[in-house]
Amino acid sequence: MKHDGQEPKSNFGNSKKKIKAFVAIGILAALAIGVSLIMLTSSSPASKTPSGSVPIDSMGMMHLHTHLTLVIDGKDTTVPAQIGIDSTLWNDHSLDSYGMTGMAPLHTHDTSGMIHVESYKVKDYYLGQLLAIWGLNLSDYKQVTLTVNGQPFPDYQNYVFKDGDKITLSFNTK
Ligand SMILES: [Cu+2]
Repeated sequence: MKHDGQEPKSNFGNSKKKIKAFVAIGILAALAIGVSLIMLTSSSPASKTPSGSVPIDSMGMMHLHTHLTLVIDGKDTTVPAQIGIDSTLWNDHSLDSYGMTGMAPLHTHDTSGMIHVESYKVKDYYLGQLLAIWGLNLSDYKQVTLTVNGQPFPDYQNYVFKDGDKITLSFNTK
């Protein structure tokens, strides 16, 4: 027991060095935690997404673009502007709560064929949902086909929009 009591004394000469060492270690640890926090924060948008490949914009919204080419009766046909924005091209409202005020989460701005997916929630969006919003019912038409990046896609309604995809929807009215 006496021996234990003497130990602090014998170490006393080193204690300032020890304190300095502890302070140095503490600063290093704080830096390490800080750096890892910054890395975690900057990588968090990607880690929120299920697949890791869904783009998130600066407002925290899922935001991706797919290009649609529309071919009717063998002719390239203009995709309307303002799908999901103009009331005549905004027929189905079941997804509205996922989009910004004044537009469905699936919409077009111009006639370039660019489909915008802009959603508060990360989820799959289908071509069938865009057609419902648009008010384009293809069940009356013949030979409805879809290609995705040049490859045939058998079930056009169930195509899930992906950033950068180029899709071509073709059908015949007679
Ligand atoms: Cu957009």
